[in-house]
Amino acid sequence: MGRFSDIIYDVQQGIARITINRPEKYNAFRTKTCDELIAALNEAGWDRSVGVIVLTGAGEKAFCTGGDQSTHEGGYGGRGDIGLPVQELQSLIRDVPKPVIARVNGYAIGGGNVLVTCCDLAIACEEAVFGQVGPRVGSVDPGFGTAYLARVIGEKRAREIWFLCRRNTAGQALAMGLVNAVVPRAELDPEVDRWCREILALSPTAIAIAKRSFNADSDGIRGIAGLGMQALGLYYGTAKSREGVAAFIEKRPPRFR
Ligand code: 2NE
Repeated sequence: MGRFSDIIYDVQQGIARITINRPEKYNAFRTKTCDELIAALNEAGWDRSVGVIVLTGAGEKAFCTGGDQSTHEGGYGGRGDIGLPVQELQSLIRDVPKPVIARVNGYAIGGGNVLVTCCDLAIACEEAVFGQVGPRVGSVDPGFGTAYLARVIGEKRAREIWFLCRRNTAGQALAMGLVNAVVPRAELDPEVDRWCREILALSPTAIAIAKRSFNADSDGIRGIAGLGMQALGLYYGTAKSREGVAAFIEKRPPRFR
């Protein structure tokens, strides 16, 4: 048995690849998944042989669909305000001093969409689907999922994503600026490798300083996330939030009113 069960961690030629390996759950994350992602990011972030980190999901269906709803019972049961150290994970993507590229191979929904938002760069295949589901399933990701999303794609678009919970195509995500490039699925790995090689040819120190300077401007959002997750923990204890989770599990529309 390796060190990790929910992810695959691999380093080759300066590229650390972190793959959420729960394809049977559409790469949804549970507490263990978040903890393993945090461990791998910490390792890659401070490994001097690594110049760039690629985050992706196993298989062709999903990049990541956020919190694993089958582990959600008024909270996710682990550590942190909501029983899932998702805030720590999002912060760490920003804190590692090297670019993190989201390789979006399918659904990037809910907390998976937030991971794409937090990554420095994102490259998607044409079949990728983006969107939020929080208000449909009794959740919200207040902080990097909302305020930082607005920084990335603009206030109106960000509010549309959260208030309507539509699914967006890869082409729409590209037009919004949520991803940097969209390619045919067969081109996804070669394209990601090209971007990685270009990054690896540049000064790691200059890139680290650039990344930290981009982050400094939006780091106040970390405080919003802390406040928001505290509120989310309280919301998860309510009947309305539980109704959203139950509706998803039972494959029916939620009854919030
Ligand atoms: C991903 C999506 C849009 C796919 O829809 P569709 O219609 O193509 O497939 P279906 O039937 O909904 O899903 C396929 C299978 O994947 C499982 C489903 O339960 C289903 O399983 P089976 O019935 O085949 O056994 N599945 C998909 N996502 C899952 C998940 N997150 N947890 C557990 N099982 C999952 C559609 O499935 C969808 O909308 N998924 C909802 C995802 C969701 O609710 N995510 C959590 C949002 S809240 C969150 O991520 C979060 C946060 O943002 C901040 C803090 C903490 C948590």
